[in-house]
This record gives sequence, C-alpha cells and structure tokens, in this order.
Amino acid sequence: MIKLFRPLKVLSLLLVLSVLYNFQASADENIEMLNKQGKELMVFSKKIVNIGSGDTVFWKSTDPGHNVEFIKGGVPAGVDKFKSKVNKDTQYTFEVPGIYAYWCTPHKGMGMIGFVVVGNDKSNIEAIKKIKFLGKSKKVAAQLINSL
Ligand SMILES: [Cu+2]
Repeated sequence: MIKLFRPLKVLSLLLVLSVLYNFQASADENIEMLNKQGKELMVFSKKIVNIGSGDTVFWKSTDPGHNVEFIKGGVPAGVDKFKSKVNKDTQYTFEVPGIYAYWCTPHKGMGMIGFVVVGNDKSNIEAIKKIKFLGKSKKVAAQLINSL
C-alpha cells in the first residue's frame, strides 16, 4: 500500500507545482524594467509587443527606479490613464484595440519608452506620431514608430 501511495504523492505534488507555475506565468507578455540591457541604459526589455484583445502584459521591476505610465494622447480613445508605482511590478489587461505608447516617468527623456499593439490595430498611428517625446526618447520613438 505504501509503495503505491508514494508515486501518487509525487504525482500530486508535481500537479500542484505545475498549476502554481502556470499561475505565475499567466501574463501573455512579460517585460522587464532594466537599468541596462546591452549598451542601452534605462530600458524596457521589449520595446514593442503585439498582443490580442484581452491579453495581459506584466512588467517586472527587475531593477529599481522604474514604472509604467501611458502617455497622454498615446492610447486609443476611451482608455483611462494608467500609471504604476515606481519600484513595483505591474500589469495591465488591454481590452481596447490600438497602439498604446508608454514611458517610465523618471526616465521619459532617456529613451525608456515602449509600445503595445493590441489586435494588430494601428488606426491611431497619426496620434502616436504627434506625441511630444523628450530628449533621447525622440530618436528612440521615431525608430520604434517606424517599425510598428
Ligand atoms: Cu525608468
């Protein structure tokens, strides 16, 4: 009886672990907030992600001092403001299709910007092009917008 029971115990433990793992990895895209990636300083690990409506993006506060803030005029019509706390992991579920432009508030002039394209909808691209980016982000934004 004991010999039969043990494999079951191991099996159920594995089952529990796999459920926990799936729970943690439930976001559709995971992005890290970093002080350095290759030669770049202050950067989101992925600058453009393409997702479906209803998908969730998770931003991990891997390095301290960063956050996520939607840029005014840089999101589809009807989408509310979003600004996460500095030093905290955050996530957002994107329901409305379109392009979302965001930056890290402390480093918005240092190129720490990113874009999320939801449902392959680029109908608000002209509004995105009108965003006034600051400092180093101007150049970074121009390149990224071209590759959306
Ligand atoms: Cu930052």
